[in-house]
Amino acid sequence: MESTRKQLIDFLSNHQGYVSGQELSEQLNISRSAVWKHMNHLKKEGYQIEGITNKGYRIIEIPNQMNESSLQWNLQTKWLGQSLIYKESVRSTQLVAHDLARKDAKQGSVIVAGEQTSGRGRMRRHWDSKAGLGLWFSSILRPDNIEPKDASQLTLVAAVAIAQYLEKFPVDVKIKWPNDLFLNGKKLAGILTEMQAEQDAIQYIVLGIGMNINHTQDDLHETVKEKATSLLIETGESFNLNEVLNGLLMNIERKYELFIEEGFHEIKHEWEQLAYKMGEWIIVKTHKEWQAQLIGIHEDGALKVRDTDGQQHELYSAEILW
Ligand code: BT5
Repeated sequence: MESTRKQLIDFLSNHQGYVSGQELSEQLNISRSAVWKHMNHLKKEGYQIEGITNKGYRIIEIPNQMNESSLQWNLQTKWLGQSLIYKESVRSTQLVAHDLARKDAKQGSVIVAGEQTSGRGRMRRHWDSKAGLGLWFSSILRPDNIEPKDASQLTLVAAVAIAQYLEKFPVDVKIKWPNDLFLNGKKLAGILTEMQAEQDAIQYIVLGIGMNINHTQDDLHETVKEKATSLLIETGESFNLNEVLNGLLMNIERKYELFIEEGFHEIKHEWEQLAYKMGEWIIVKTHKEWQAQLIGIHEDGALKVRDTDGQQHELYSAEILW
C-alpha cells in the first residue's frame, strides 16, 4: 500500500476524535494539500471520512470492500498482518505466500485475496473462493523452536483460534479434525498448513485459511452446496470482511504466541471442548473405512479413537467421513 496512506490511516485510527489537517501534515511530513489528496483517495476507496473546518478529520466507517488500507484499519495485532498485501485476484494465496517466504518475507506477513481462481485444499483438492464473498488468506510464520514433526499442530492451534473468534456470533461452532470449522454440521472454513523444512529445522510455514462469509446458498459452488455453509447463511446477517479478518488475526496471533511459549498442552484441552462429534461414534477413513468412537486428541495432535473392540488408536492421517 501507499505507505503515506497507511500512516494516515494508522494515525487517524489511533486518535479518538478529530485530527487537524495541520497535525497530519506535520506528523506525516507532507503538505496540507497532499493530506487533502490522500483523504480524497481514501474516500474513493470507500472510507467515510468526516472533515470539519477548524476541527479536522475522523474516520467514521471503513469500506465493506477489501483493500490494503481497509484491512489494516484498526488492526490491533502486534505482528500478524502488520505487513499485508491485498490482491484482487490470484490463483492461490498459498502460492503467493510461498513465493514471498522464499524471498525472506518476515514472520507475520499476510496475503489476502478478493478471489482465488485456483484455491486449493489438502491433497490438491479444489477450494472454492468466490470474489468478494469470503476471506481467503495466507500467513507466513517462522517458528524457530518448533520441530517439523510438530508443525501440523499449528492447524489445530489455528482452528481453536478461529472457533473462539466465531463464538462471539450466535452460532454453534465445532472443529472437525484436523482442519475444518463446522457450523450446524456444515463446513464454514478450512485450514491448509504447508511447511518448508530443511533437515530438522522449519524454514517457514504458510498457514492458509478460507472462510465463507457473505455467501447465500446460491453463491456456494454446486459441488459443495450440500456440505458447506457461510456466516450469512447461519446468522442471516452480512459481515464486513475487514472486521472479520481483523478479529481472526488477533485471535490467531494470541493462540500462536501461547503455542510457542507454552506448547500444545493448554490448547489441546480447548480443542477437545470444541471438537465435532466428541464422544460419538464416527466413520473414519484411513486405508479403509471403519467405525470408531472419537475420544480426543493426543498431545502431539493425533486423533484419538476407540474401535468397536475397545482398542485405542492414534491416527495421524485420516478423514472423518461422518
Ligand atoms: C481445506 O482443505 O479445507 C483447506 C482449505 C484452505 C483454503 C485456503 S484459502 C486461502 C489459502 N489459499 C489456498 O489456495 N488455500 C488456502 P480440505 O480439507 O482438503 O477440504 C477441501 C474440500 O472442502 C473440497 O474437496 C470440498 O469438498 C470442500 N470445499 C471446497 N471449497 C469449499 C468452500 N468454499 N466451503 C466449504 N467447503 C469447501
